[in-house]
Amino acid sequence: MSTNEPLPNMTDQPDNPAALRRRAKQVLKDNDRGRYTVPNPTIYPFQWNWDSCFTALGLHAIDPARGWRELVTLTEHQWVDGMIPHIVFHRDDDRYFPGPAIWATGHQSPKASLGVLTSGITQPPVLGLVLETLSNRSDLDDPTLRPIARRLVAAADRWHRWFVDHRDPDRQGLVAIIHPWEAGRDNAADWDDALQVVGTDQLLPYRRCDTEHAEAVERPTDADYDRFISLLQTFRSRDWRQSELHDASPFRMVDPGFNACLIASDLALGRVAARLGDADVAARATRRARSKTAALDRLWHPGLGQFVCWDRIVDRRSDNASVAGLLPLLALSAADPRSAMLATRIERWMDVAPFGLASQDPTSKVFDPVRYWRGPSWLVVNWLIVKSLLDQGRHDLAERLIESSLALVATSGFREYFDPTTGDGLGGDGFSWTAAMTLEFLGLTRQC
Ligand code: 9WN
Repeated sequence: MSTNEPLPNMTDQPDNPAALRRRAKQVLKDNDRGRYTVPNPTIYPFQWNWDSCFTALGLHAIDPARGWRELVTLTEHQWVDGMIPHIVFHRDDDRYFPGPAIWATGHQSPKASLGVLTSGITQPPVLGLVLETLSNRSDLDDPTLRPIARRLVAAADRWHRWFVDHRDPDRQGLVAIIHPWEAGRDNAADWDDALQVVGTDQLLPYRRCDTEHAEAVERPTDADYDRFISLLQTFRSRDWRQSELHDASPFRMVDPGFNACLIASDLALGRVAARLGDADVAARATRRARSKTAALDRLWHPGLGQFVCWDRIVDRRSDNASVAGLLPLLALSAADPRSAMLATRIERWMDVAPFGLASQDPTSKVFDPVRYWRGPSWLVVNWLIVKSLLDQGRHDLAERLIESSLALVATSGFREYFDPTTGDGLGGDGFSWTAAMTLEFLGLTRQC
C-alpha cells in the first residue's frame, strides 16, 4: 500500500470483513497451545502478559471458555508477591533470547516447582480492562464462570497492589517501570536519555536471536539490547527481590501510557468487582484509580498539549512526544479540557501518518516509521485509543482509526506492526494480538 493510494473502505467491501474474520480466527487457532497462546510461533514462542490479555478477546470470539482460560493460565503464574510476570516459559525453546536460564528467577511463582519458569519483570496492566470487556460479553451469574471471574478479580487486585508497593515505594502517586520491556514499548524514544546512564561495563557476553527472525532495521539496536540485558543482570544479581529493585534500578521511568492502563484497569476492575458483590475490591480499586488520575497532572506537557514521561532518577519531565502520552485519554473525563487536546493530537498525527496511529509523533525528529516502537503503528495501541475515543464520545475519530487499522490488515496481513506512512507490514507475521484486534475492530464497525 503506498501513501498515495486511498484507504480501502471496509464498509464498501462487504466480502472483505467475513474473509478477514476467517483469516484472523485461523491465526489465533494456529498460535493456540491449548491453555495459552504464543504471540507468534517463531519470534515469541512463549506466553506474554499483555499479548495474552488482548488475545483473550479474540479467543473469546471463537470459544468463550477458551478466552477466559487464557487469562486464568496467565494468572496461575502470578508470583507469590503479587507480580504477574511478562513472560511465562511454558516449554523449552531456544529461538528466543533471553530464555529462562538467563532470567534465572527460580522459585518465585507457584508453578516454578513444576518447571514452568517466568521472566522477572512485568508488562502493562491491561488485565482489568480485558476482564471487564469479557464480563460484559458474558453471564456472570453462570455458576461455572462466576468463580473464574472472581479468581481473576482477586489476581488483578493483588497485582495492582503490588504495583503500589513495589513500583511506587515512596508513594509519589504513579508507578515507575524499571525496564523498557515493562512498558511493552521496548525501544521507544522516551528512554533515549535515561538509557545513556545504564552502564554496560559488566555486561556478560550474549547473542540476540530476534534479528535472525526479523529485519534488523525494524528491531531495537544492539546498543539498546546491551542496556536491556545489563538491567536484567542488575536485577538478577539481587535475586529478583522486587522490594529492592525499584531503588536499585538505574532506570526508573514514570510512563503515562503504562499508568493510564493501570488506572483504566483499576476502574474496570472496580466495576466488575461491584457486579460480583466484592465491595472491598471495588472500593480499593476505585480509590487507587482516583488518586493516580490526580497524580497524572505532573506528566502534562503544556507546550506539547499531551502527557510525557517523567524520569524518576533525575526527577525530570521528558520533552518527547510518544503515543504513551496520548493514552491517558483512557483515564480522563470528556469534560477535562485536556481530553479535547489529546483528541486533536491524535487527529493531527493521523493527518501526517494516516495508516493507523504512529507510536511516536510523526513530525518529531526522532520519528522512524519502521523501527519498532519509534514510529510504527501497533493494533493493540490503536484499540486502546479507539476505546478511549468511544468513551469520550469521539465516534468520528474512533471510526477513522478503526477503518485504517482494518485496512492495514486487509492489505498487509496480520503483521506485528505497520509503517504508519506507507501501510507496509513490519516485524513478524501471523501475530495473535493483531488477529485478535482485527476481530475487535470488525465487531466495532457494527457499533459506530
Ligand atoms: C520483549 C511479544 C512482545 C510484546 C512487546 C514487544 C516485544 C519483547 C521482545 O514483543 O517485546 O518483551 O523480545 O521484543 O515490544 O510489546 O509484548 O509480542
